[in-house]
Amino acid sequence: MAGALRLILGDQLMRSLASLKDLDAKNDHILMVEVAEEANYVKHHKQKLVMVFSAMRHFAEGLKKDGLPIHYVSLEDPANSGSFSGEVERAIARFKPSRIIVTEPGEWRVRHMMDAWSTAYGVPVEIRDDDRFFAKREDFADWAEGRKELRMEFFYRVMRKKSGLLMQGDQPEGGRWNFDAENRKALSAKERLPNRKRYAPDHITEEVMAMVSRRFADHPGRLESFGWPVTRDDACDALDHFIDTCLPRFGDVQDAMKSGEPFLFHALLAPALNCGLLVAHEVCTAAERAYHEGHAPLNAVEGFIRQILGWREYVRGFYWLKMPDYAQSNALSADRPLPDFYWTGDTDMNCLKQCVNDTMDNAYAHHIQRLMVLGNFALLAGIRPSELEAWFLAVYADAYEWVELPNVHGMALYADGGMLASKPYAASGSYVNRMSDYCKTCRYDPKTTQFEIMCPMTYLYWSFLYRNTSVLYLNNRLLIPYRALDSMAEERRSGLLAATDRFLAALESGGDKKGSVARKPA
Ligand code: FAD
Ligand code: DLZ
Ligand code: SF4
Repeated sequence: MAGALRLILGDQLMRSLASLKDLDAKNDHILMVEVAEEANYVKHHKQKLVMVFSAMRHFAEGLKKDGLPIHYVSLEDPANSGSFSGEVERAIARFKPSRIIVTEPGEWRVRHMMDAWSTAYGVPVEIRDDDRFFAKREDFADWAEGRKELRMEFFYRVMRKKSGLLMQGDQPEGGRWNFDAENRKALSAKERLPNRKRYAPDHITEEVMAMVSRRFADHPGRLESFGWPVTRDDACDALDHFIDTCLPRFGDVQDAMKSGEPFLFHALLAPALNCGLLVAHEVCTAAERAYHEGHAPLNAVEGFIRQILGWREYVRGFYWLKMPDYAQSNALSADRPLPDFYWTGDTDMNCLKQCVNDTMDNAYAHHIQRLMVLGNFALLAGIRPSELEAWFLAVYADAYEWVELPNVHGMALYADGGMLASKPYAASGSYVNRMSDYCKTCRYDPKTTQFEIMCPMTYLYWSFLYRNTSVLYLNNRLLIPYRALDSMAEERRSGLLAATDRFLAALESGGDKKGSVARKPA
């Protein structure tokens, strides 16, 4: 009897996956494929490639050990066609399945591809809901229906009630939905940082590392410090480690940044969550348990759960509701190319240098580095959204379009004109100076009024507001900065605009990729 062909993608590595639920081990075939198309549609960071391929190989090995009918196509198989569609076509020819079963992919691009398979190959294709999330796509669409604004905070409250997480009956634990006001502290120099657990490569990972070094030498990033979990066991261990050693301080200093300390108290769980080694529900309940056991305070636990139950669910619902048109908007007409230093870290702006270097070392930067340094600079400098989006999608081990795009296009760049965020997350050098130690060793000065050595983030910030007056002036949440701009002496305003012009011209000319226009004496 012809069974089903069950395709499992590289970010669906979970035994309880919808498309594995009613597996007929005697007649079905599970298909997993490493394909060049997925590795190259953006040039993924080497660590991301190792993470995905190694996790796929470990997952397939587990299926095989349990006697399940896994058919695994490696990237080095000479017959490999290089694409999902090509591999499905080859598997149909070989196994002659009665139908194809898949779990809905995370990216619209792949969903679009799958929608064509039934007609192209003459085999029925069943696309099942991805039930690894708290909310179905329809739940989000129902919530969004008829609303003028789709704000995460209100969706989050619905999700708290629905999930019962941190609830006392129908009231939020501690009497408030959100404890963020307590989570914006700078890091004191005396703060003891936890030693973060990393996972040494085993023989499978080492083999993948050699393959990636060989085949993807021109991809960004360094492999030396690879330490991501690539098995379910290690991912569960990483979750325990986070809850035990980091969660209690996660909230207080969630927004802080420190040179040479890329991880601080962050979870480092997004790569495992997004490829299926962990599910959101177990991560949130582990955090909630830590609160009830008195191990972690409410501001930390609520803040952490909000990131997953709130933001992560919200951006997924938002992505599917708005795609495919969403990626096309460019509300602030940003049209500058992405500077080379996003790849090299070769810039005199120390905050950017640090964040790019952390990214290239680890395929990771934490949220505030992504939003308030890497995103903020691109927003202020008017970098073309599509170029920054391709960069973010390539360089992070946790990046898949469903989560990357709303965060970059909507949150960091305001390219959707405020569909996702109520105001642009624009900040001057003062913010970076308050939340990090980056400015201490920077050639620029975040406090000075002298244009020659002034922090570029500062003059870019004021010029950004000035340049986008027609779009942003009436935004209530920008009342204070626009008031300050309105009352600024003309001489100072024109000085800031001129400094911006000089900086951007230097950046664009290519003569000085560093953007080193004005600098403090060395
Ligand atoms: P923590 O800071 O410890 O947070 C805990 C968990 O909350 C994360 O593991 C993640 O699952 C979830 N989370 C937190 N913030 C968000 C958010 N805004 N959206 C969705 N989930 C969130 N996250 C990705 O998973 N993939 C991306 O490609 C991605 N791109 C981003 C791009 C930009 C410009 C910004 C501002 C944020 C982006 N994020 C992305 C969100 C967030 O920065 C990362 O989830 C987080 O840094 C991952 O590290 P962590 O596991 O240590 O998270
Ligand atoms: C990210 C990625 C990479 C690099 N390679 C593969 C692959 O070879 N095979 C696979 O099944 N999945 C891969 N992935 C994850 C996919 O890109 C992801 O499943 C789609 O983007 C849909 O979310
Ligand atoms: Fe960044 Fe400005 Fe601080 Fe330098 S002075 S690290 S450019 S914010």
